[in-house]
Amino acid sequence: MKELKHYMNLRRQKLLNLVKGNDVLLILAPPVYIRTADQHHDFRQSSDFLYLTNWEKENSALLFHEGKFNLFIEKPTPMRLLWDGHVPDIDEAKVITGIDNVFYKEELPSHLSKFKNKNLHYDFGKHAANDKFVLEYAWNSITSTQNSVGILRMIKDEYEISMLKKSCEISALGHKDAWQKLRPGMNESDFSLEIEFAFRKHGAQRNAYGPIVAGGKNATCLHYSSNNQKLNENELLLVDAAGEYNYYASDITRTFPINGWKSGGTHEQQIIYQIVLEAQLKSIAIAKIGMRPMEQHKQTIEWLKEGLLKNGILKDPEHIKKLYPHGTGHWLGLDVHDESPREINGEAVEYVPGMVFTVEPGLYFYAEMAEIYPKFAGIGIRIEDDILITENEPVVMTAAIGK
Ligand SMILES: [Mn+2]
Repeated sequence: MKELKHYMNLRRQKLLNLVKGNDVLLILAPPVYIRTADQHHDFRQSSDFLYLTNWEKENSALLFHEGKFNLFIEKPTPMRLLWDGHVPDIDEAKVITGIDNVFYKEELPSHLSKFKNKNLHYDFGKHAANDKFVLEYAWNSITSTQNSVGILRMIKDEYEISMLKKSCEISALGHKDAWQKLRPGMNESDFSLEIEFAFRKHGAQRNAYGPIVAGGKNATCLHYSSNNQKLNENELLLVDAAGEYNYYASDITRTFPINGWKSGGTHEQQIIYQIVLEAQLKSIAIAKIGMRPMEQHKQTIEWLKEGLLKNGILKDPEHIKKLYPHGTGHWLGLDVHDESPREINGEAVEYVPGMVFTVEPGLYFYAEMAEIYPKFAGIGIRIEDDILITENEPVVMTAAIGK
């Protein structure tokens, strides 16, 4: 593997074919959000920005026009240096990013006001303050960066694959450590602390997303985030959590009985677990060159349905839509839900080597379904791994945590 700069250069070259002619691409760092008084929420650079520059700093912008990249950064003032420490200047920014045209951010408006009726590629709708700034200029149209940077980010280069493998590995090891510490009577928050500590210990810099630590029926809430209830014997624990490594995400879900499969796990929990596991294994096995994510999803729904029918559980085939109310997977990369398209020019994207995504079927017997299936009331099971498409078999990058 070569240095990151080598790959960033290639990415920037490839962008020439996706941001054509007179079009303009503008990537703004997210605003720094105030939490209270002089305290701020944690800043994380936009992934598109990182992908093209490796520039981590706030108050910055990347402008691409007619084959030229221009980077705009914050001026290091004595005040800033006093309170926040080192802020790289223009010369340092050139070295970090490999971009020769670097300016201080005060100069960005004069660059933008030169453009009249151009097509702009910009990630609209994320940050109101940035949108407002962008709309002060006269654009002909605004297109999502999903159709340019997003298309590039869909196929990972050698550097990204090595980062993603590492991210998946440390998250899987973190799961392994934390699950060994699980005891009935613990609180969801105790487990959350254990697993977050384990991710960091193995090398993650932060969480890839807010952890879901859901005991018992909390697991039937798809994005449960309270993580503050007691973990009871004879219930299941669903944990959807992973760390971020050098800005690369991973995404893992495991569901196990709180007192382990050997001693715990009711008959009903075991049946549903096996159905989800079988569907997940089959779904991973068909993730090969040429497969379309939507086709994979449809087949996964069928396998879950078949499993429920085979065990005499499903009372109405239509119920599968409610028992499995989410997609089978999503792109994974710098973001946990990487914003690459699923369709390009109306054509569904097919898997090719270098694509990375999750496979995460589940079954959830929440209140409405629990009334129809009382024996399974409160069971929520999801199993999620991260997959790399290769020339041969799909690679499960999160295999270090069993299932
Ligand atoms: Mn996921």
